[in-house]
Amino acid sequence: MGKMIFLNGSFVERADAKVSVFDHGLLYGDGVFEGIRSYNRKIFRLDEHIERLYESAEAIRLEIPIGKEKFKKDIIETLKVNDLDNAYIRAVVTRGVGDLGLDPRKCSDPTIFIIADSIKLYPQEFYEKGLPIIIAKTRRNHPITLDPRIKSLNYLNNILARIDAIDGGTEEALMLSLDGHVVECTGDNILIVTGGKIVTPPAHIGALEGVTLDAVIRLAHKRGMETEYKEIYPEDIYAADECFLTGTAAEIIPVIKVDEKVIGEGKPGKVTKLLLSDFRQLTAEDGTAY
Ligand code: PXG
Repeated sequence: MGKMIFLNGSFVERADAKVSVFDHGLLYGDGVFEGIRSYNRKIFRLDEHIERLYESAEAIRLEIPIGKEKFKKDIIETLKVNDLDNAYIRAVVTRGVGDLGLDPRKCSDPTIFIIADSIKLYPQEFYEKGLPIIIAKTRRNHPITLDPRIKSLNYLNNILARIDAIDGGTEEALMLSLDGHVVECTGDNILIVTGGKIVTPPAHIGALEGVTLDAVIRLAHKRGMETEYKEIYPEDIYAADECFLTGTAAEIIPVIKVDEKVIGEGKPGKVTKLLLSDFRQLTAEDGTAY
């Protein structure tokens, strides 16, 4: 499963899928990526992921040497070659091979690779009982330093927060902005249900513009629910009726505890469960077939 890797225009065996130690993606985290998922031979929100990949690349002034349509074709081909029905797809573009200096002009050819592998699902228990999370010591990068809307290969900030989660005995950690607002988790957006409304922090405070988040907000609108992008504090989560996370790998995961504070009734809420069921139906029906 997932044996052949797309690397710079051709398919190579997993064991041969290697990049140079001079690749600036490795030396400096100079590159961008996307995590995409396919369900039953349909790729969920492929166009949106490709748009975000090219926007991330543009934000770091990395010119992807192939067009969006070709990139989509290469992703589809990777799934077909590996004969995967349900897959996690990782698309990566780095600045390419350069010298030991930072200067991106020394890198002539971006490195492109696509990995399609069987998806490692979160334990079923998280969906049934909900997930306890902690507030990370590590704060989110401020948008004027490294804009977190760029899905770059610099994930150390999130990895440090993830280590905070592991130290705290949980699987996810909530990251706050420098001024203490709730932003998002290390690999998932966060939403609360409060006063009958769904509220999530706006991207400009340092959250990734999640593809899953956008799909879930659309599903909420279809259900006639009100949604709002609004700055919130941890206290707003403690007082919320429900809290949940969204992400490509997670889909929708209920949050039942933040540090020692129990959220709502301490079990997955009605709105969360309804949206998860709508989301699963959407992923089963919608997508780019291959
Ligand atoms: N916030 C951050 C910081 C992310 O990295 C999301 C939100 C959710 O966005 P999407 O578009 O997927 O709904 C992400 C993406 C992993 C893993 O292995 C997860 C992500 C990225 C890289 C790895 O869990 N999530």
